[in-house]
Amino acid sequence: MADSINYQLAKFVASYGKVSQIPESTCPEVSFVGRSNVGKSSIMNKLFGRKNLVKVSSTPGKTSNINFFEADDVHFVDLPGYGFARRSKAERDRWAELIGDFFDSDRSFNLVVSLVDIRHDPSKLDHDMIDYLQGNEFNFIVCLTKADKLSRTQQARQAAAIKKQLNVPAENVIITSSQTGTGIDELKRRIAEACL
Ligand SMILES: Nc1nc2c(ncn2[C@@H]2O[C@H](COP(=O)(O)OP(=O)(O)OP(=O)(O)O)[C@@H](O)[C@H]2O)c(=O)[nH]1
Ligand SMILES: [Mg+2]
Repeated sequence: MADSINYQLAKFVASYGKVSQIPESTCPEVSFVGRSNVGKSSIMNKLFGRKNLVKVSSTPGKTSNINFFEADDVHFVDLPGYGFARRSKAERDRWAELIGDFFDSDRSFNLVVSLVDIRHDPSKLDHDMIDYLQGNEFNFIVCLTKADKLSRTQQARQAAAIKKQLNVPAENVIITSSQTGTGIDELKRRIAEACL
């Protein structure tokens, strides 16, 4: 680990269905949260420069465990998504317990990357998640995803509206696209800043 993280060394570590199964933190950790289908797995693959190290699926709600990846002595945590409409109450309860336990646990929360689709106003669950991170003083940034689906003008307009709605500092919001790579260098810079 020097002044930047070598993402080419990324590998899968393990998958956990319960927070109590996760070993203690042994290195800096970056976790990814957001609505189901928002692009968590895709942005991680983009960081790693890999097509499908983190499973991406066209069926939302696929990631139901907490999945750990590692690159250059930094852990990257893919958390299950929220807000998938066709989920049962039992599945929603399981999500809430898993995420609640995870952020309640005593870990190295160097950076939380909270993803929000740039095309839509943040949902109630996005607000709840970001209010929670803000209220509990987590070091977090918001990545607005799928920017390639909007024009530059629309991106700027949506970014301004979302920043205002979420009430987060402007410098904590990054416009990203896993398709074109927009914002990925900036995200890497923030990760390095938080972890090295
Ligand atoms: N155009 C575009 N599509 C994207 C982008 N990021 C993700 N997608 C697509 O959005 C869908 C969901 O992406 P995932 O990365 O699997 O989303 P996720 O947040 O991991 O979803 P869950 O694991 O179900 O919570 C896939 O079809 C991706 O190809 C992006 O930047 N641009
Ligand atoms: Mg996923």
